[in-house]
This record gives sequence, C-alpha cells and structure tokens, in this order.
Amino acid sequence: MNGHLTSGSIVRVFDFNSAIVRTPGKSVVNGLRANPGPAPVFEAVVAEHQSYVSALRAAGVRVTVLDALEKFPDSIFVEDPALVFSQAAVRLRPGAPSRMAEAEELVATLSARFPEVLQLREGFADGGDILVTPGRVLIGLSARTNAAGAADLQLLLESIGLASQVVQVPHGTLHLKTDCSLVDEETVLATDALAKSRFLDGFRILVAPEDERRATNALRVNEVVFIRAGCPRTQEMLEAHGLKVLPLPAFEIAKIDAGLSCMSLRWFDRLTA
Ligand code: CIR
Repeated sequence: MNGHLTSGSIVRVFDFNSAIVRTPGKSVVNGLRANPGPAPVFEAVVAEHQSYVSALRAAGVRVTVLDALEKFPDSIFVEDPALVFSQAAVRLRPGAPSRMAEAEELVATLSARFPEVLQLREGFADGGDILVTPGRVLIGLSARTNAAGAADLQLLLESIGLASQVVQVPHGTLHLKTDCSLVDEETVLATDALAKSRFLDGFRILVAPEDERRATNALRVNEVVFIRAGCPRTQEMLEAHGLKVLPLPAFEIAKIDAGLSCMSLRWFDRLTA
C-alpha cells in the first residue's frame, strides 16, 4: 500500500486535495471531555476552526464546509464518525453514545463524493483511533474503539486492498492519534508512552517533550505539518528533521479533548486531481 499512481505520479498517504469539515455549532461548548475544566468559548472555537480551514486551503486542499449540527456538540470533529480513502469511504460507529448518530449525518455527503461507502457493522470504532501509514492502517483499541469494531474494520479495509494492524492505545489516552501522527513516510511524532509501544517498530520516532505532549496530535497535509501553537520545542524538533511546520491555535478545542486531525476528513480525489 505504498501510495497509488495517479496521472503518472505517486500519491503519498498525506497527499490530500479534498477535505470535509463541519462548522462549529453553539452547542460545541458542551462537547465531551474526560476531565472537568473550563468550557471552550464559542467565538474562540469558531476562530480556531476558521484558521484551520484557511490552513487546509493554503496547503492546496479543496474544503467542503458542512452546516453546524446543534444537536451533536462534538460534530465539528468529523474525523471520528467516518474514514476516507481515494477508493472508498467507511461509515463508522463512534464509541461515545452521544456521537453514534453523527455518522448518519455524513452519509449523503460521502455518497456524493466516493465511489463506494462501506458500513461498519459490528462494535465501535472512532476515526481518531485510525492512523494511516504507507504500509498499513493502524487501528487503536481505546475506550472508543473495541475489538469487535476493529475486527470488522479490518475486513472492510481488506476489501478495498488495505492491510491493517490492531494495536493498543495507552490507558487514559482518548484516541490513538491523540498520542501520535505520521509526519513523513517513515517518521511518527509520538508521546513517550506511545513511543514505548512495540507497534511503532520500523518507524523513526520523534518523541515530543512531556510538557508539549498535546503537540503529538499533529497533521501532515501535503508539504506542511500543522502542529498545535505553543509547542516551540516540538516545532524545532520537526524543523530540524527538515519539515515545514505551521503552528495553529487549538487552545479552545483542547478543552474538549480535541486536536488538529479531528476537525477534517481528508483524501486524495483522483477524479478531480
Ligand atoms: C470527544 O470526546 O469525542 C470530543 N470531545 C473530542 C474528539 C476528538 N477527536 C479526535 O481526536 N479524533
């Protein structure tokens, strides 16, 4: 699964020309969070979301912006109820009861854009637990993704030609990608806890300093890596590795346990390339 050919060139797993995002609703201030703390400020979430959408567009991505869904406070995090690839989309079954019906809200949008929309039939799986790498798709078991969901997802991925591996997310971590991101084809930015997991063997691992651990939910888009603003040592480490880094504000969404990958579904659309 080392990228695919399109118009004579190889597309890498972080080459994207298309994305879907959802406008935050006012209810976002009631988004799920593991620990008590101040709620995010609605206007500030909107500002962070706008910076994110602008950054995607500046990186060369066509962005479809869906309307806010007030009845789903966490629906701005479109990454969790679906999974997208050039060849197909997968409708997932998010593990938090308040988020389960978000997947249904995406079906029309996905059906209009993908040759095929597959459906997870068993268990639960959140897109935040899925890390797509050049060789295989990693599926993290967490409080949101269970063994039945992971096993069914493996079958669906196999049906579209993708190898996968089920791995264990460190206890207390929301999602696999809360603690790691692929920053180039061989390199993963990770927390120390994740770096110690055997399943990253074979990757070069850049470990974020403990006090910048939230930077590990980064997002590589084409030639740039988005990281959470306020993580200067992680930025320096990525730049020393030769990467172009764009810090983006994510202080408000972090109050509801979110980071930079969660706010979009991204893929390379071969038809419009
Ligand atoms: C949740 O707990 O589901 C939301 N408050 C945050 C989801 C973040 N999603 C992600 O990391 N993929």
